[in-house]
Parts: sequence; structure tokens; C-alpha cells
Amino acid sequence: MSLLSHRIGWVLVVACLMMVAFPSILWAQSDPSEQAWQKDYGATHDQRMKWWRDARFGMFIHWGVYSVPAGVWKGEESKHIGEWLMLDYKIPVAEYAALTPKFNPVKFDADQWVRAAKEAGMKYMVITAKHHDGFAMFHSHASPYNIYDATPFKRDPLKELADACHRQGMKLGFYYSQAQDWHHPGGAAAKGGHWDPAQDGSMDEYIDKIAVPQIRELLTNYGPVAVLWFDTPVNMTPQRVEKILPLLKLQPEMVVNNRLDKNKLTGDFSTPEQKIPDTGIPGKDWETCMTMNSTWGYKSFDHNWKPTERLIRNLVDIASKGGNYLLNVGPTSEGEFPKESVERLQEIGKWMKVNGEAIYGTTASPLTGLTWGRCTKRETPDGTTLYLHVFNWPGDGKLVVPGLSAPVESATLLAEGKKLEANNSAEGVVVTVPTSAPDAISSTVVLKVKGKVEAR
Ligand code: JFZ
Repeated sequence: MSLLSHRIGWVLVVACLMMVAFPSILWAQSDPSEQAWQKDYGATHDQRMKWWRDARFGMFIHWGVYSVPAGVWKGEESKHIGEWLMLDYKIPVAEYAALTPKFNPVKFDADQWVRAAKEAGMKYMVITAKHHDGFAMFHSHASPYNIYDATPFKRDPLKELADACHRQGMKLGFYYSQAQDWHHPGGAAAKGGHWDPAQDGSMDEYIDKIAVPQIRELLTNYGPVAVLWFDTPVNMTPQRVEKILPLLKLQPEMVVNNRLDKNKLTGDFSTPEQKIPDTGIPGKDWETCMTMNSTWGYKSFDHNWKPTERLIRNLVDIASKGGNYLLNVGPTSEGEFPKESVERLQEIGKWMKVNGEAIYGTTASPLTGLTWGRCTKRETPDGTTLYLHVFNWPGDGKLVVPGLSAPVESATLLAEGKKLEANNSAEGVVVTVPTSAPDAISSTVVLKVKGKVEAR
């Protein structure tokens, strides 16, 4: 056996050993979209994103001390989002902290919150562990400015929520304001910065003494954390980002948003706020977060509630563009969901019970310019299922799917499982539908066609 073939033999042996020893190398290589920060993280981007992509629908919860003034300061009703009250009214640190003895949410029931989300068809919940006001909604040992030590409540609602989510099979995520902190010295403040000398100090010290220890607590003491939602990366230099990134390894399966660093160089998904991108964000994972009224944190006088029809059609529109919907609830200072939120969650839940199949685990529509509604897709081993979400039901009983040439296998009304006649024609596929819509908000027609249907 020649020296050369001997050497080649040895190289092959070593390579095989490497493949066995370091599967992640293999795997990592197989996901070219892996960014540097993701590589030494644990599971790959695609592995971590699978459940999230299938979920499509989650609950955002903005809850904190700001729920006590509920948007009113010294008798004046704030016109801005409620959780920004301290900055908007430049409330001194001590004066704002004097609200904590009044925060005692005795009606808080974690199982009830999780049940409400679950029955609405939501697959994950993301709650504010700490918002910009610096108040921790969990029992933090890094700062006494938290709900357990600084209020008469003396309980850890995140612990109770984590247990309830575990019991009910709900994924739990935490929102953490890593940069803005209007209480702890050195914490950042947007819009003109500090307004109270008590806020002055070193931001690096704030990161080292408050942000890093608290993120470690959240990723260590509450079981599996499915999502980490950073926000407003004010003055988040690469050095400060590097102090937080290694903590993510504590939850290798966790999904992280793109608001840790100023340039959105980190994060698994994009976060359009209060808007739905016209054509989605092709090639990217994205999640639209939205309020049900005009505020994230509870405001007692904000009655600008979006109709349920709008919220359901938003979910369909977002799914048809390949995105997720994170719909917000702002609980009261007593620990209850506003009744208007509960009503909308229940109505959405009724719709999802019938139409959830057309949302969960689907991908973006290959069809555009649908005048009557939207479309979601599910590729199957023997073809493609197109879910036609009809907002404007055709009065003539003819639902036209323009430009679709794939051979039709079958068409049914999802609501009743009723078979419909569907034919290929020059103008596309024409489905004969009943004259009246099964659901005024959005009715789903399930169209099974042969082969793949690629976006045109
Ligand atoms: C941020 C927070 O300030 C707000 O309180 C809430 O938590 C929301 C979900 O996120 O608000 C933002 C953040 C970023 C933009 C706008 C509002 N932005 O980039 O346009």
C-alpha cells in the first residue's frame, strides 16, 4: 500500500472521527444562514425556529407598576403608550418608586391567563419581566426593585406563570428591557436621556450589576424559556452586546428577537411593530407585535379597541405573508385582563377552533393579488394544500383563483367539510361556493392540487 494511499486512509479515518465527535459542526455547516452569534449557541437557527414558525400566533403581555397609574399622572391622561408614563412626565425616580406599595395584584391567576391564551389559539406567551421603568416583575436578587420585595404582593408572578405554562403545555417567553432602565443608575433613557440625577451612572456598571444578573436569573430560575424579547437597544455598543450574548447558551433551544443590538445583527426574527409589512419580509423570520387598543401597558381610559374582525384578518394576512402575530394584552393593576381583551380572545378562539388548520404550520401564499382575501399553503407528500381565506364572499357563487394552473384534486369548505366543485379554467381555478359565507369574518376553502405551487 503506497505511502500516499496510506496517508489518504488516515485523513479519512480522522474526518469520520470528527463527524462523529462534533455533530454540531456537521449541522452548523448545513445551515449557511447561521450567523456567528448563533453558531456557538446550541441548536441551529432552523432547529430552534421550527416550533415558532409552526405556532404563528402568540400573546404579548405588558404588565408592571405602570398599570397602577394606568396612564394618568396628577389627573392628566397620557396620550402616549401607558408604560412610558415615567419618561413622558419625567417622574422622579423616588416618586415613581412610591407607586410600588400600591401594586398588589391579588386577582392575578396564572392558570386563567394561560387558559385564555390557549383558548384563543395562541401557542406562546411573552411577558414583560422588566420594562423600561426598571421594575422587575419577578423575585430578582440583583435588585430589591421587584414585585416580590417592593410590593405587598410578595409573590413571583413569573414563577407562577412558568408553572401554569408547564401544566398547560404553553410556551413561555420573557421581554427584558436590556438597555433602557429609568430606575437603576446608568440605565439608558431614550428621548433626551435622564431627567433625575438619581439616574446618572455608568451604563456598563448597570449592564454588569443589573441587566446581566437579571437575564441570568430569568434564563436559570424559570424552567424552559422559549423566547427572549429584547427591546430599544439604546447605547447598546458591541461590547455591551458581548456581555449578554453568552447568557443565551443557558437556553440553547430559545428563540431571540432582533432588538438586542442597535444594528439588528443578532436575533432569529425581525419585529415589525404595530404594522404588517405589505409583502412580508421574504427570506426572513418575522413577527408583527400589535396592541388590541392603542397602548401596551394598561390605560384605564383607552377604549380604542380594534374589532375582532380586524384582529382575525390581521392574523390571516400575516400568516399569508409567512409571519407570526404577537397580540398584546395589558392587564390591570389588580392582575386581570381587561374585559374587552377577554371578549376578543374568546371570539378569536372560536374562529381558530374551526380554522386553526389553515394557520398553524402553514407557509406564505404563492398567490398574490387575491381580491377576495388571502391564501396560506401547506406542502404535502402528494401535492399542495392551499387554504383560501375568503374575506369578501363572491355573491355569484364563483370563487376565482387567478393564474392557478395546478391540476385540482379537491375543494372543501373547512367549516363544514362540505365538498365543493372546482375546475381548472383559462382564468385559473374556479370553485363553486354556496351563495352565503359560512363565516362573515373569514371563511376557509381548502383546495388540494397536484404538485408544487411556487410563488409567481
Ligand atoms: C417598544 C417599547 O418602547 C414599547 O413600550 C413596547 O414595549 C413596544 C413593544 O416596544 O416600542 C417601540 C420600539 C421600537 C420602535 C417603536 C416602538 N421602533 O423601532 O419603531
